[in-house]
Amino acid sequence: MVGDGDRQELRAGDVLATKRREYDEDDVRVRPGRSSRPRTRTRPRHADAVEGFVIAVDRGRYTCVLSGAGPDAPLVTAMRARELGRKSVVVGDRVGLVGDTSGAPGALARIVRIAERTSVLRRTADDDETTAEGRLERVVVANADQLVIVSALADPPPRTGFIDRCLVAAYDAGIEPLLCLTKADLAGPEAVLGYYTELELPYVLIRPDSDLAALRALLAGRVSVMVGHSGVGKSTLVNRLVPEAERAVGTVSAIGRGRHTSTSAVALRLPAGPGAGGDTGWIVDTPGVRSFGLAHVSAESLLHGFPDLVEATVDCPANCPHTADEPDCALDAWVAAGKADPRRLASYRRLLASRSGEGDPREPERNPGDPLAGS
Ligand SMILES: Nc1nc2c(ncn2[C@@H]2O[C@H](COP(=O)(O)OP(=O)(O)O)[C@@H](O)[C@H]2O)c(=O)[nH]1
Ligand SMILES: [Mg+2]
Repeated sequence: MVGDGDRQELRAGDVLATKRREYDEDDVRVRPGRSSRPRTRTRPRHADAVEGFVIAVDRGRYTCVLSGAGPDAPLVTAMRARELGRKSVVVGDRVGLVGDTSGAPGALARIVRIAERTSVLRRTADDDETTAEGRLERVVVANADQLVIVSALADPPPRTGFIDRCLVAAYDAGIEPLLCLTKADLAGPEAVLGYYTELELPYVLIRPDSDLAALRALLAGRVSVMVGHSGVGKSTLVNRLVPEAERAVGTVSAIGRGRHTSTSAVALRLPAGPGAGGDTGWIVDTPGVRSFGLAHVSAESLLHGFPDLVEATVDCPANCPHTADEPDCALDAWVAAGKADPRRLASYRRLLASRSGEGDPREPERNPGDPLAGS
């Protein structure tokens, strides 16, 4: 599909996958059924609770939609019930609500239960230390099915180190990644796609005039989280997907300091369209999230973002740290033998180093081969 000769035939908006190895059972990721009700271990009280989905969190107030409610149903504002203890509630959580769930002005419901999460995305530790919620809770979004990694092809130039970090976070969380390459009118995708040749990575190309049908089809019926650096065109894209969202374009969101609302994730309901069934899907915008934290991810799990390297490690000594100063690490020989791109190994080791606190966590996650112009 993406043979070297037909790159120029890529049509903006088409969904494609970077080429590489064969599928095996490990590639199959089973998504939990969307219809299954939240499971709770015991349900001694609140048998009358109704199910809701948390779409926004702001200063102790949770905006929820009731399960099955259409786009015109009123939103329910809720607070956490004391009995939840220290458990946090985040965007994407499926919760049990009691009290006034009418959504009438001034009505306040109570969240009494949080359903077991199918996935959890955490932000980096330095993203929001200014609020109590930020310091305590690093989970940004629960129950996401898909991570949409937005990268511009130019202005700002793509940073594969950032994309790699997002891929690791996605694979670690059991969330499917989708690479969304914007500003395809300004530059071609060849360099970025070349870097990911060995991965089975789905991607879409976006330009101002592109038809979004292929992207909409991938978003339909799922909870997708959008992440990307400032200026890559996230707000522009969200406004095209969800015109009512009216996200501010061209404004740099206050990043992580001071204004809690500007850093909160918010879930936006995708509009119904041809082919969209009952659940049209949700897109979660994460304006202040710089990147996803990997401190909790082991060196072995980090490799999940590098399926092109993982095979080599069977020849590593036990407990190999996979670092450059480990003489017996098999990754060096693997790359030397031409079995993987040396830039991929370098990127993996940069992520390893960033986890152990070496290097500046604010490094713009640029890999040596990335274009340097423009930022
Ligand atoms: N040439 C071009 N410019 C774009 C495209 N998408 C967005 N932009 C511009 O890029 C700038 C940043 O866009 P914005 O949506 O605010 O990015 P965000 O910071 O990721 O939300 C704005 O000036 C947009 O008009 C695109 O596909 N092509
Ligand atoms: Mg924006």
